[in-house]
Amino acid sequence: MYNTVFVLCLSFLAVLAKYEIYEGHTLYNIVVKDVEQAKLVNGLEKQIPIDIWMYAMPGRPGQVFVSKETEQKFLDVVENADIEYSILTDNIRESLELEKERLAAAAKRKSERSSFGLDFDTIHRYEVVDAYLTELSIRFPHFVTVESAGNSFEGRDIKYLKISTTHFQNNTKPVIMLQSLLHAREWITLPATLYAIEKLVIDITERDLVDNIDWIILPIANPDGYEWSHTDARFWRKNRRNGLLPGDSCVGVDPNRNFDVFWGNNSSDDVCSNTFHGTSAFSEPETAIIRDIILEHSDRLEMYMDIHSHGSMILYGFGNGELAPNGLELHVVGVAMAQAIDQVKWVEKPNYRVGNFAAVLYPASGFSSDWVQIAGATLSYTYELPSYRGQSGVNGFLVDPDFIVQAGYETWEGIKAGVRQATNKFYNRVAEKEAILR
Ligand code: 0X9
Ligand code: ZN
Repeated sequence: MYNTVFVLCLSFLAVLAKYEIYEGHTLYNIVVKDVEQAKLVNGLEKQIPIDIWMYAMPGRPGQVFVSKETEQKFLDVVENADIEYSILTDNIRESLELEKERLAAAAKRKSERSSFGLDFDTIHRYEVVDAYLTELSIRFPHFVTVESAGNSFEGRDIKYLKISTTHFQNNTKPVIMLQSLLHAREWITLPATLYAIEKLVIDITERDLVDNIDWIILPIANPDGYEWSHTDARFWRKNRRNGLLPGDSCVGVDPNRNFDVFWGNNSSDDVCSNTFHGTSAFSEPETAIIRDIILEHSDRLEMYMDIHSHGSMILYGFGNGELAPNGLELHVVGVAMAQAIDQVKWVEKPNYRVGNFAAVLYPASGFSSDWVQIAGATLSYTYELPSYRGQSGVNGFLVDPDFIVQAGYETWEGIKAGVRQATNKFYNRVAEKEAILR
């Protein structure tokens, strides 16, 4: 009895702490007039510990989350440069509590599934997803395999699925990789990979996608950060690397600045920054794991999609503004994916924007999709899924349960459009090669 009370008290305190760390934080809306202003405000993340939720661009406002301690410094810069700003919320706690309540209510309400699988009423935790991947491989051994790719910094097993009717033995098929949750707080990206798994394994409606492609699906690329965002800090972005500097209280490397592509050119070397690039390229187990998966399949890797949030965008490399040799093709396929999503999206949502990362968002270095572009995938993209306010108060990373299944469904429409083009291209190339040999 006393034990139960003790545990209840502890969990109550944990919930309090989880929200208290954001006490006094303010989310600002930033409107920039020109590229100079954008550079100034976006570049600030390398100098002071602000958390940019959305990079500002002329014509598109940015969002910056600022703690009480940093607020004055931040406002001084913004005001001196005559940059327009307003407060989106200074009561993030209310939005956090609303998210928690609505997700909990949706989880309770959930109808029993008629078939095996994870439901799309809620955001599933690491352990649930981990067990699910294993269960899928047991139930569907003829075409689903689960692989343990290695351990995260804190020792969590990073699992991915291989879906293949020929067990990855037929070298004339393209390999396509999908990944989510490289950034911990981007919860809405998990239903996108879970939906793809659902449509490729449990509820198959388009057989060609299963027969003609070897799939690699990695739903939780950064499990330590992801769990931390559930238990301790909802807006955690990085992994949970610690002990880099003796006595340093700052934790975490941004995995999406840690890939070996222009590494360190345009990211932070401050361990306390949200875009800290780590001590060297691939210093983190989570990024080295992705590298090794890619290298194993680079000879027939046709497409890679790293799913992030938020902002309704499909982005391609490179982060410094240079284009890959197939830049035009990257754009054309990107537009096809965006149009497929736009056709089924909710009307109140913005259309997807497609383009080079530096042109659409802001230049930076060390991205996974940039590295994979160089390492072999002809078509490598970063998706930024939409944010959805619903009744959760603030647009950004907070999830409204009403949007979960829609996020899965509409993103799948985009992925399919891209994958079909990628697969056609791949098979045309194979046919051309055969014709030359004949
Ligand atoms: O900044 C990032 O890491 C990504 N945005 S996020 O808000 N999810 O953090 C964008 C990465 C884009 N990368 C490429 N297009 N290469
Ligand atoms: Zn991200």
